Amino acid sequence: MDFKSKYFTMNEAQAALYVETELDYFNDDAKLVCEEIGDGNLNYIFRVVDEKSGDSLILKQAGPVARISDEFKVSPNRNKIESDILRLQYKYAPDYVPVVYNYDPIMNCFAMEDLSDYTIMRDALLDHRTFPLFADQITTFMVNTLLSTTDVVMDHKEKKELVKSFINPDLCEISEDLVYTEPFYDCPRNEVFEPTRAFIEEHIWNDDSLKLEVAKLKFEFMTNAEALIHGDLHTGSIFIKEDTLKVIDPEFAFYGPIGYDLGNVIANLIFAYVNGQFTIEDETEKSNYISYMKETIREVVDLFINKFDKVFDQEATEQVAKYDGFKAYYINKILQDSAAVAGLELCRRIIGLAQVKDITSIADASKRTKAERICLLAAKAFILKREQYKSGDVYLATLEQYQKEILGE
Ligand code: SR1
Ligand code: MG
Repeated sequence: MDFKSKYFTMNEAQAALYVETELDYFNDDAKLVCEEIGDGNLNYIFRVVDEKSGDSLILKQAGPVARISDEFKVSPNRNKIESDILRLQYKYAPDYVPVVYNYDPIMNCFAMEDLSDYTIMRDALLDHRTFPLFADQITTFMVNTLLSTTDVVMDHKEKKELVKSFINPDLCEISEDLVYTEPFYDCPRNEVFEPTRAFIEEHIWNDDSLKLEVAKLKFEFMTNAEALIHGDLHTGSIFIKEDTLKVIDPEFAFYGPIGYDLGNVIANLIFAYVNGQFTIEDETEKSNYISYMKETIREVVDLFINKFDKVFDQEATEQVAKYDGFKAYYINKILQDSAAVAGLELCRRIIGLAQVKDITSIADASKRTKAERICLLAAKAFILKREQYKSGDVYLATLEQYQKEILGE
């Protein structure tokens, strides 16, 4: 089989053969078995195991269209960006990024460390498992990968080279459409839960002041080349286990606003929180899980601010960034963007095409409607009053306010 001249999408047998003939990873006498394990929206993920030694790796191949819908024509060489950014993020946060072994520009695939002893964080949270170290680990990942690639820290010419290398038009277009545009009108591609439709019409689609703010935020996303961001940092992009985590799937990476990453983490923790509120029956289990989620939301925001502040002082190289007041201005802007993006992510995962199991798995329609309403009202506050969200407690106060309002407590 010729893997060297022409791209084609591989099946399991071909992926095993590819690993055997093209990669120098397993022993010569290896007996390879392969399973396609991908359940994401875009790519094919093959787990290849040597039955003799137990060694394994992951081979990730990009297809010519997205798995979620063939309406998205996404250039298969997008995983050059993904393997490049994984290598760069590994440099800045080695504990929290998988090792990449190779990248193949013909077959549009790359091999990386197998993380089968980890669980996708969204699935673990749907089982209401808790990870007390998460907030500390994810904030270290974000601060180290983001601040290091800004003009505050990085040499400006080096940064501009990275801006060029990480121009990512196809994947950015997906976010521009699915996050910033379609959820804010009655787009045919949306996946509205019918019992929530009238509420969405009233509170989202008919709110011109909200739509104007979303328009401003879309231009912020398209034009603010602040740092090399992950670009899709939800709980489905995090592999986790008790003592550590690995951030995966940075194929949406590009030079964009730092708040896009922090805002995505906050919103997806809020989804896990509302899932706990509306699905856990046992009162003690519920109370423990809800306390854990609240503490985690609070810590993610507060630790991010503290660590960003400290690393800024240690690492800033740009002369004018050291002027009195600049750091506070810079962090405040990031926090505003983060709140707004948290709001956008909450809206788009409820209204738009790409939904989250935290919400769709709430089987009771009345409970799901309530969960969606709480998220949408909080989302509006995060977007419209984004300058107020400067600590974890302010996020929690908003959540509690709308929870009371919707539950009539
Ligand atoms: C067409 S891709 C849909 C969504 O899946 C990815 O994980 C991103 O979140 C994207 O918006
Ligand atoms: Mg993904």
